[in-house]
Amino acid sequence: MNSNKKLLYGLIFLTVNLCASEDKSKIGPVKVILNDWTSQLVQSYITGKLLSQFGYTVKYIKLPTAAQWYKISRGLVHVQMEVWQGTMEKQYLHLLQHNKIIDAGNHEASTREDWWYPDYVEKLCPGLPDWKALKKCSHIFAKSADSLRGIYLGGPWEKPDAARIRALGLNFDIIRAKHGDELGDKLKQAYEERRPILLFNWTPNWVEIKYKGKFIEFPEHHPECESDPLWGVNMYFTYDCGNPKNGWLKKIAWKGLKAYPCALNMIKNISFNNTEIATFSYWVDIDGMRYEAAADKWLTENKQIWKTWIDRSCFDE
Ligand code: TMO
Repeated sequence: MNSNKKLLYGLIFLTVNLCASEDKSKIGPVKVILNDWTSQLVQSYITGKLLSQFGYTVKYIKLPTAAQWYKISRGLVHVQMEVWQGTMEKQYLHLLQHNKIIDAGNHEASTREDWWYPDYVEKLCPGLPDWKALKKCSHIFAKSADSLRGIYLGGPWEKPDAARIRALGLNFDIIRAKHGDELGDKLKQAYEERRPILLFNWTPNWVEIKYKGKFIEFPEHHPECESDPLWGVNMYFTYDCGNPKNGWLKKIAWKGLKAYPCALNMIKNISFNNTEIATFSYWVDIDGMRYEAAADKWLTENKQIWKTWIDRSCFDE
């Protein structure tokens, strides 16, 4: 064993022992939420695998985001590694203001989730990425040549797209993918035929590694856009704006996790940047790796990073 390895195993051994003084019987296994998009799944496994190394029993619980809020506030699930500002800020703020969850800090990554198109669409719709261009060329996104009504392909996550279409007077219908993977499949088909497509996308994501494209520039997001009809270009309706542009990406935890400082501190310390998230999503969605295998690969290749997440206070007592 080289000395680095010795140190590492020493640290893990020490950690396991000191964390053993936490009363794990109180919560039993640490329950890590698995949602339905790739980066969340990979980093949930990364987190779970590190927790296992600490000596925790880890249970993975599959949940759509809509079902997780109540459960994490009641301790039925414990760890959520990716709360996206663009899609989940409201629920997060509600729970935080009612003191129902722990804010376990932000990832380094800056995020955006919004309507997106591949670059070749720009020639067919002059004025993009400005949203007003969509007023003149909804027909290029239509299902049939005789229709003027464009199709927007949304994800299976709650978004106020219908409210935005109404507030901005857009001639679009929404079709929702049943699973996140469907967005990638539809994008690939359209891209190969250079067919116009307008769909939900986000960053960081593997898409930015494989395809060139842009987000629609809707009127800049503002909290009042969602609550005050008078705000923005339409004085009668809310949601006449886009999603946040430099959004945060957060981790949250059940309050009971305070009884497990080693686990909670590590979760607080975990931070991924845009490149890391886009890259391990690419390993799965393009290279075809399984979520857990991608987590193993990341852990094997990045010991220097995850070692820094293991809080010294876990060893020093
Ligand atoms: C929450 N998501 C990254 C799928 O938009």
